[in-house]
Amino acid sequence: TDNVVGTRAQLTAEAEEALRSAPTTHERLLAWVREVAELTQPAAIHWADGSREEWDRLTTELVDAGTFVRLNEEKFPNSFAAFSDPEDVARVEERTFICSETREAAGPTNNWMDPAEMRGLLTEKYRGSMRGRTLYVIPFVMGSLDSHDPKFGVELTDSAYVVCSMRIMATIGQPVLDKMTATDAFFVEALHSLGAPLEEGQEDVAWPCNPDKYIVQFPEDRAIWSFGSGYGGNALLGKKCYALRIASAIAHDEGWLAEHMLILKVTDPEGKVHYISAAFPSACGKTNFAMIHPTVEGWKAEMVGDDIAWIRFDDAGKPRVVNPEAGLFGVAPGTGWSTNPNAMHAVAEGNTIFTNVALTDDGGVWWEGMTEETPEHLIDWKGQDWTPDSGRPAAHPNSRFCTPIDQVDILAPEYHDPEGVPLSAIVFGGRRKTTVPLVSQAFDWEHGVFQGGTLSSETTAAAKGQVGVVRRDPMAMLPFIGYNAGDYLKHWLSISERYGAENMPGVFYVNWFRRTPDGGFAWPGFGENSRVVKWIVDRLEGRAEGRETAVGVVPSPADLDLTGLDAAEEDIAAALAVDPEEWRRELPGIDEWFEKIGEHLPEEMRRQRAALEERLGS
Ligand code: SAT
Ligand code: MN
Repeated sequence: TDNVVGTRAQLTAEAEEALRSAPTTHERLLAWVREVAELTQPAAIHWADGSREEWDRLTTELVDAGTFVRLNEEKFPNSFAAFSDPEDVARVEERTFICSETREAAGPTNNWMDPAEMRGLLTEKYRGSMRGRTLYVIPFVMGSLDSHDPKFGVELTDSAYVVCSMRIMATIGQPVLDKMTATDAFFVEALHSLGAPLEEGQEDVAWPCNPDKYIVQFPEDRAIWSFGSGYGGNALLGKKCYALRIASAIAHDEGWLAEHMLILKVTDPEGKVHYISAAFPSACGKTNFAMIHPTVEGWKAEMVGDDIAWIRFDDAGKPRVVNPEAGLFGVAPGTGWSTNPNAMHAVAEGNTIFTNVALTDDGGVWWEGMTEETPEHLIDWKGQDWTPDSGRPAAHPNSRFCTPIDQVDILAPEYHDPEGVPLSAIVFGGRRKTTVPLVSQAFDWEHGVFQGGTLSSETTAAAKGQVGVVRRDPMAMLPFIGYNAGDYLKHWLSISERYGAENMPGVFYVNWFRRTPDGGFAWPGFGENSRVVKWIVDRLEGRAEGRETAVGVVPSPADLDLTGLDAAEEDIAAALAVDPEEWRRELPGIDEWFEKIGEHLPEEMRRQRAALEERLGS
């Protein structure tokens, strides 16, 4: 396709040789790798096999390049700390585009540009962008390679940090490529370049990137083009770009749901198991909730996933959910030995990449909230000396640990089931200081879609921009819906028509973050959230009470198991309160949101909004 590449440039002898001796005969893949190499002009091409030898070689190279610091082998075996460019620390939503054929298909919540125009613009940016670097070919699969319908992708990147991180976050390498080749499988093209070519004799920097960033999805082509950033969801393209944005478009066409949800396995004292998935915006405690340590007697929790859930429906119309990822990319600050010991154990096992945390003097890592005591001295995420009175955080608020999921002690064995686990309930949650009660149960599926579709949350450090502003974040998917947000809500509503209302999971809405008048948290959170989980499961089992309020069924304090809870009665009451006055003040925000969605907003959402207003009275 000469119109994309323009003038063809010669490959280096090394790159030619890597193509000649490629470990695959997949024609489309070979043609695409050649096309990208001719455009980006890498010095070499490397086919990632996913082996431990490859990891050892790349991590050593990254240490030599100054990108990685090898951590104390005794404390954190086979683990590394990376420090990004201070301008490349989070997802860049204003630089993220859904380039569907029409602007309307991308909808009012996504940035859009004509796909041909975008391809033209980015082709010029990619031209020569890998000069002096290696082009890595990473075959990967989201979900199990043994699934009946494995979802393949291939990421082409000039970042070894990305290769190492993708090895943790997904199943990558030769076994994936072999299956793709044998079945001549379709794969999602995921092109990534740091946009930092190295000219002859030019010295490299520890974190190459480009200030001009583009995170682009082409939903109809199922393709991803990312340019300029080396961090997280901008660069590990299997994660948000594929498993949410592209997968949501695939799911829309195929009749399932690709969602920003953790998956929790809960076992009640009688041994009955429920699987619950929960949607929260980035950096609202999904990883901590996924690894909850229940404080309520006799209840057990295990983790299936911490960020992404693919919900499909079996022949009987019953929902089954898989976690398509193989690792955790968790927010470090606030994750500690007292708040999330399961995560701490997982990272302490090693094989972990930390990014933008602080370094301790004995070759370990630290971040705010990791330990009760603050170290006397650290090297902060910007490489500066740090002491407790430095007056700035030691770790970046969006610093992360990237760790293999099978190092989580409480990983449910069913995580490995290629077809997933049955889904009992969906929980939506946001970060709200006011208004939204600790938990409510939706009256039915449609009301649940309304709750999720009008979900609101204060913004966090997971994306660039102002922190603490309330915004509507439908199903916690605002930055991740790969098409029109109105059509997305329509799709959610259609699921019940398609598979039967009786098959729909229960829907609940939680808020761990409500404040009391004196500004403190009304609810203690963390392990105590298991009391809410217990109420949810008991509701599903028909053995818990609740009162019908305007916003759903809400427990009274007496309906919650509060045995042994160290919290003031008035705080619990404040956490559970439904104040019609406060909720009436929500309505203009909902109206504004509906106006923003515009023409594609399903009529049912307006009906739900009217019904809410009526229940609120005046
Ligand atoms: O950077 S990521 O998009 O992978 C993490 C997040 O924002 O949830
Ligand atoms: Mn996330």
